[in-house]
Amino acid sequence: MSKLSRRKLITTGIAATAGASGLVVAAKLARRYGLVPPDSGGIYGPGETLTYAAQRVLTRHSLAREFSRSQISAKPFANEVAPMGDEFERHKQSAFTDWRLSVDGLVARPSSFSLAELKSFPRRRHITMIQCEEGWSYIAEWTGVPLSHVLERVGALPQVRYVIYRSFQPDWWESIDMADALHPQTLLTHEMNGGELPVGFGGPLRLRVTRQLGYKSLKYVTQLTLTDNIKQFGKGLGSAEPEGGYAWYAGA
Ligand SMILES: Nc1nc2c(c(=O)[nH]1)N[C@H]1C(S)=C(S)[C@@H](COP(=O)(O)O)O[C@H]1N2
Ligand SMILES: [Mo]
Repeated sequence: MSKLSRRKLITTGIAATAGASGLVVAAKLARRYGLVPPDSGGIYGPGETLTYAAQRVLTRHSLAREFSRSQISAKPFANEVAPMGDEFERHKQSAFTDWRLSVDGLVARPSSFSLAELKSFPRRRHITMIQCEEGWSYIAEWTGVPLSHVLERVGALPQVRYVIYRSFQPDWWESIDMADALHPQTLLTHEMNGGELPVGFGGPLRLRVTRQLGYKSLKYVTQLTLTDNIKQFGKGLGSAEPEGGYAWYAGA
């Protein structure tokens, strides 16, 4: 079967089963194509599976909307974060010269990068909107190294299915699938609106994931782990958010 007709078949299949008899059949189809999100259990599970599978089949390569410079929000809203503690203060005082991003898991070359190294890598920028699940949003310009570049540099192995990313704040961790990890707008961001990325907005390093809600854009990123088995991390739901009742896949 050609790639296109196969895709059409999956799309129509998932869409057609979404109705009446729906969710169970859709879930079966999603399983066959490996489109089951880590938090597919529980009451909302079948719905999560349907959302994720349909999004992945229909919009795998789509870009989040980009805005013009004149649309950048004059007063972007930095969400409150828990106090960062002494160790972070020391990092801040030394202008984050000792900040490292470590990369481990299914990689040919486990690595650790300083901010200066990350800044020396190719950069991309985009002006996009970030939206919180609580209802507010803002538009800003984000500059950073594409995550795909870092994954290539460390030699991501072909069986990798998820990239787990961790924050300096131990309670905050997230993961994305390869469609988002390799997506051209997914940046390890170190600049915002043309200046250093402020601490309030996740500086020195934030992973911007443009096609999902704000909580997937983790602040203070310190570690990437590449895996083919997301179930072995935390409670097996893919990130901290579903442990608190939010969706792992948070398409915006
Ligand atoms: N490490 C860390 N990352 C985080 C958060 C946080 O508290 N700590 N909040 C998340 C949530 S819920 C949202 S909506 C966005 C808020 O981004 P902003 O502060 O730039 O508005 O950051 C996300 N990333
Ligand atoms: Mo949020």
